Amino acid sequence: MTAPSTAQIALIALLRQICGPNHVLTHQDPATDLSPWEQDWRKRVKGLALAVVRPGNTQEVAAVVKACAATGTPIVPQGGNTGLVVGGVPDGSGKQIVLSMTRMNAVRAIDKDNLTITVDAGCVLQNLQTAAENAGFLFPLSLGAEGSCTIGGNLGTNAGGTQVVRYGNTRDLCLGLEVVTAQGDIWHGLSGLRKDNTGYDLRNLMIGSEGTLGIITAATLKLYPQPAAQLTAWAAVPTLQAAVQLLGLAHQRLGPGLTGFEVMNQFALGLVDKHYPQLRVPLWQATPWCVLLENSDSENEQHARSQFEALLEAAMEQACVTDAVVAENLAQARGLWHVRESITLAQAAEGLNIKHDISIPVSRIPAFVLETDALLAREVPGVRMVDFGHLGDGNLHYNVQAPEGVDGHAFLREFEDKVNTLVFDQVAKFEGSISAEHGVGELKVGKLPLYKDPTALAMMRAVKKALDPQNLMNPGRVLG
Ligand code: FAD
Ligand code: 2HG
Ligand code: ZN
Repeated sequence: MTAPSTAQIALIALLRQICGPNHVLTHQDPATDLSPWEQDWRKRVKGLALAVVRPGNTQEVAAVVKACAATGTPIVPQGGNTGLVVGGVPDGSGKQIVLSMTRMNAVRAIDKDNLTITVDAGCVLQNLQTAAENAGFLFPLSLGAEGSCTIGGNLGTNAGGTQVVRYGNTRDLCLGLEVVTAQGDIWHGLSGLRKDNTGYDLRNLMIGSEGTLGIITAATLKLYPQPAAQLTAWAAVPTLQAAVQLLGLAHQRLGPGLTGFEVMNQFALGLVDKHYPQLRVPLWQATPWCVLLENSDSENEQHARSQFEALLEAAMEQACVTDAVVAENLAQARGLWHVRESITLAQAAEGLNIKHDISIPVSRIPAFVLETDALLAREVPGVRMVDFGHLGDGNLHYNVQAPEGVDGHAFLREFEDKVNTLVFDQVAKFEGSISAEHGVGELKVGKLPLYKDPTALAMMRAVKKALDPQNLMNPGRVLG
């Protein structure tokens, strides 16, 4: 590690004046470990930060950005650091600062009549859900990392999660943003308006930009009424095609009550069973696929239950479900969701892996999986497929685990690019997207130009150049 230059030392002193001495951490501070901010969640990359800067309010963020702009210092915004595509950690140069947003975690306001909540960007998603619930509302964004991810990171990646089939992605839940631009100016866009046609949609430009266009410091988000009842079912299905058939039936019979539709293959559930033996994984041993369904009802639990029972009966008559359980109570429902949400951790416990967060039109997913599984088995014998995801949204986590007994590092070194090319070529053939909900980050930056429409890419580059001409906002991510 090289010692900081005189200019860098002066910058760090200025950042300490702005944020307070305790909120700028460097490798030169005795007994300070920066690895929680430098290491990505999947342990794919360990960067080296010039400093970790933890501003306490929007004015401090603006002042930090101005100081960095004046010295040409790149900034990597970071929330909970749960991103899966290496987007929120610094590179290895030692020249970038990590702008950690977690001190900015306040709920600023709730407007019950307007059905909106305004929060700081560093607010942890679970705390935001709880604040909404305490006010008698639902904030429906829900994902496995909700205990540590932040709403700023959710907006930065346009996260999806398990309720998209009913409520949409993070983008669909956001009405207004406050943003610090690459020049250090503050855009006061915290509007709670549901209609505003006054020009370009800057809010939606920022959402999903993964910190490459500016820093989101706060957001105004939609609230929904809490459902009167929420029921969860777990069904064994014989094929992915049967799961798609069940999805069609669920749409028909539950209408807007269908709030979750997740699919999981046997190997994925087997990993949960292996690494979390204390969890009870239902039905998995006797079926290649399981489906987790959620019915949120605006009337009452009895109504939701009879709807579910009728749906599952019809599905069994049509042979698209072979067995099913409906959770008897909230604890059982939570248990089923916990199994589903444990797949990512179980896969990590099994070893390094190659993730593909892809979307394909729902109708074509079964053919995609059949064909791509066969190609992979031919090209990389022994690979183990961890297939699961948000089938209701056409979003599959088509993840590839090294063959049994093969070291993950060695497998990635030899096969990662080959496997990615094979899978992404298939995604293109089936008219899908190579990133459904996790973003591009650094991991997919080399692949984007191969699969994204060239005109769209040129427009993205023009936007980046116009808003961040010095290329200081999370450089090397999304656009390389
Ligand atoms: P970080 O990881 O800190 O950052 C992610 C990106 O956003 C980076 O590019 C960063 O620079 C940028 N960013 C962060 N904060 C800001 C800000 N304030 N302004 C501008 N840019 C910012 N994703 C899904 O979509 N659906 C899932 O179901 C899902 N499940 C997950 C389950 C697990 C167990 C894990 C570990 C991750 C999961 N993720 C999922 C991935 C991840 O994208 C989300 O956890 C979340 O959106 C990231 O939020 P974060 O605060 O951790 O962001
Ligand atoms: C999920 O749906 C997340 O659980 C993580 O998006 C997916 O681990 C993955 O590949
Ligand atoms: Zn997901």
